[in-house]
Amino acid sequence: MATAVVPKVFKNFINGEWVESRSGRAFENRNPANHNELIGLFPAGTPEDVDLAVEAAREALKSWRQVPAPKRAEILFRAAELLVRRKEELARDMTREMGKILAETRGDVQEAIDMTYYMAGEGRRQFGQTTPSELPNKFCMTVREPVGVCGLITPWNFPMAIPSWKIMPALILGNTVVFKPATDTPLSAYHLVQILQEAGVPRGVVNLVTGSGSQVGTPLMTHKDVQLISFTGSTEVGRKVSEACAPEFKHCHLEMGGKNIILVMEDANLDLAVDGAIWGGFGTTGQRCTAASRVGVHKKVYKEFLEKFVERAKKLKVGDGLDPTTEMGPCVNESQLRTVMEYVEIGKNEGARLVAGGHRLEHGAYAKGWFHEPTIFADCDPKMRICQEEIFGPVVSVIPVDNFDHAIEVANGVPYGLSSSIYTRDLQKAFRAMRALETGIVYVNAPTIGAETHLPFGGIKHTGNGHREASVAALDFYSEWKTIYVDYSDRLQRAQIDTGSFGALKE
Ligand code: UN1
Repeated sequence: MATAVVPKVFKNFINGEWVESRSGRAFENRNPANHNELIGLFPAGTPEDVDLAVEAAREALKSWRQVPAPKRAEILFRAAELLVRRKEELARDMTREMGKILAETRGDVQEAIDMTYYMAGEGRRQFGQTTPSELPNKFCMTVREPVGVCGLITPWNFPMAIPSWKIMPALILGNTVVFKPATDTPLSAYHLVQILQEAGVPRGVVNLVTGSGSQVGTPLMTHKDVQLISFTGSTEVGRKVSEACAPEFKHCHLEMGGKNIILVMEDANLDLAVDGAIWGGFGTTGQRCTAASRVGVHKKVYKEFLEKFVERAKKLKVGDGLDPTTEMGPCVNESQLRTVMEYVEIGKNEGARLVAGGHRLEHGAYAKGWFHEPTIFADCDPKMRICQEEIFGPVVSVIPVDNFDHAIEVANGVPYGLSSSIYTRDLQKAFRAMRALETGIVYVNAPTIGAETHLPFGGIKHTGNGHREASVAALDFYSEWKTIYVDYSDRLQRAQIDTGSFGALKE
């Protein structure tokens, strides 16, 4: 068992200083694998802390936006190097505060490293367009401008990767940041901000305020001096964020729920599909917005797939993510575990057949953590709540499908549209699925998780609101295009009027 760790008192980061919250209060951060272990005390932020952070970010914007982008990039390159150097320690702390296994927290830090290097590279690639004008002696071009102060609200399931998806593009484009991390993972947020400070980010450019949604999140998203909000979390909260941003027309990016599916066709490599369903469904304890919480299986291979899938799920080793032999960690907190348990009851009451797991693990080594068995429901009707609603836990619903068209109909028959996958060896089916699946991300012969940082990330329907994170796509959200016309003719030239049309020239 982990030994007791002396609790550490952490601070907010405002205007280049580590400061206490105006509330003078703190909240606890505990290890979900062993809730006796207090990881630290973090400031319970208030609207006043948010005001101070926004004011610092507003002030810092004046000079930060003038720093040449390749110079801003140098700071990001340094931050990436520090992340590389400290990867192991950062991964261990992340496992302690949110539970996922070390291999995955290393992956989370790696995703932040990749994103930081990628966006640092964008410091020398902020290309616009140049084009001839329709008028003589006139020149046209476009340049990217920062949007302003960015409020970044992030979830606990990717405590370093997701903040990096937002902070790095914001910074390389000359914006300043107020960062509000999830209350379950403030330690990883602290590490990331501390690394940015060490890398040389000037005072006020990045500010960290920890605390609740009502005390920190809402004041941030309604603040008159914040121009942009990026939020990753539930669809329910996302709708509120969208409404809060509407009156002042803030740039608003939402990355919300998912109910992703793996489709297994009759010609699939079944062992490969089982590998994918295990990793997609139970990786991160099912707590990814990209998690494969549904599997649609062709009736011809249904029985065989289900047997193999259940056998593998039952063998998964659940435990403390710091133990290298653990394959699945705990749920992040008690309330998430309760949600999982509620959905197991819902599934049973709806008549789905429970074929693996279904119980909380609470004895022996599990007694002090929020553990749940990997759980599979079979013979599900696609309209059941367990097939429609995001559970965010280790529960997978298996749905029999009659044929390809039925599989696509089931896949698309949910309110969400983040990620989907098809296992098939038939090229025609694969390409038809790529076109027909209504999701922002489609995988062929791979599970629904595992997006890479240089490609756009995001979803459609109730998953997103039309923006994408990561890749060059992120640059469009964190910048405004400015279109510039330079007239060096030394006379008044009137667009559309002095040019006329081809027909007019002939007259
Ligand atoms: C999330 O689940 O919120 O594609 C993000 C993936 C990861 C990111 C997931 N790279 O699964």
